[in-house]
Amino acid sequence: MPSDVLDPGADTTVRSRPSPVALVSASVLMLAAGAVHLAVVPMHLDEFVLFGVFFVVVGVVQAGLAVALVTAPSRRLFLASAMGTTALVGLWLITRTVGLPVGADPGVPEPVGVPDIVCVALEVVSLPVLLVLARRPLRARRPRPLRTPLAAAPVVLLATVAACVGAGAGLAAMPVAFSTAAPGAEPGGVAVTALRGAPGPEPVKTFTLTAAPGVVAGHPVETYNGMLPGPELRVTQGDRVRVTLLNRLPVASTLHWHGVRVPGAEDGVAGLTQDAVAPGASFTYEFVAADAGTFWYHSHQDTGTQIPAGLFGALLVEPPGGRVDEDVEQTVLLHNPADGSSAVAVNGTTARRPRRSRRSWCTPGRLPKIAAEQHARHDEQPGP
Ligand SMILES: [Cu+2]
Repeated sequence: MPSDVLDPGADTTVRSRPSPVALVSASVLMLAAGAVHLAVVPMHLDEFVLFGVFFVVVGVVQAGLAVALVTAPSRRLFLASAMGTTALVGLWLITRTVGLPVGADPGVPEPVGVPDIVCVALEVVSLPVLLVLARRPLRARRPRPLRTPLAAAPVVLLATVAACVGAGAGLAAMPVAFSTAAPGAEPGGVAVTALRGAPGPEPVKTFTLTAAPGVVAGHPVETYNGMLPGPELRVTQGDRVRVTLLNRLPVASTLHWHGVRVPGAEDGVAGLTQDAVAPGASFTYEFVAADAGTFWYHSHQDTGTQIPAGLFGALLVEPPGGRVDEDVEQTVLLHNPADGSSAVAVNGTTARRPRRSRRSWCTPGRLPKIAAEQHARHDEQPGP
């Protein structure tokens, strides 16, 4: 009989065995973490196939360990589970701080999301339980068919709730939001997607914005028409603005007109006013520019990723009669680039540029100072 086998099975009533409450707790925590890992498999298969395969393996191994912990407990198993769990937590820390050297974005830290926070929390909580199981001397115990389930119930309940939250967030369609807009209206109501503007005689200004991946200063970015920020859209108050978004990104996207009064269905909020525009698809937005001013447009799909990655630009609505004469007029877009640095990019670059005039080129009326990351933070839809 190997020395680390704890249950010799010689006595059916009083056995030397680890705490059943600790065993059940470690097992359900492991099972819950495995469930969350399996829930994020489809998302990771889309992103990078090897990551998806890795999560399948991790989820299956954790589920197997959860079963083995209660059916064949041994010190060796407790220690192996604790070491594996520590390695997973360490790997997660690396992916969220310096990034992995492989994957869709090598060397870029991944965003922190609900599924991974839940999963790591489950693993961190399971560690001391596994270590206590590995260290605590065995005691003779009688089976207690009522007391054990009652004592383990809080952990089982907590782990179940955590697994539902983590796996639910991982499986939720919102990060890709292809079909989360309401398919129809309440009886007697009007669907948001039907709230498009009426045709009219206004002069039409037409633009096409092609969203596509790009590289700026060695960093992977996302661009409109190959530019970061996207092209400046300049129209006159009262114009009918027609903008077609062509999505050449590997992920879904939309266009949102920040601060601009538009019909509901033109607002570009994925999952609320429209389905996100799938890769390879297009969507044409149309609205009458009712107010003069300096606005900006940006993706409103996975904003926490897509705005810092570069999907934004300026929309200038000039009053009828033209602009005021100025020596130099320049639209300046400031943003925190998604390269992990604390730099502030001016019109997409952190390189210094010469002043073009003795007078400031940042005229007050043309300074949409954009803290894009801050904006994104308030409505971001985190993913793992
Ligand atoms: Cu906005």
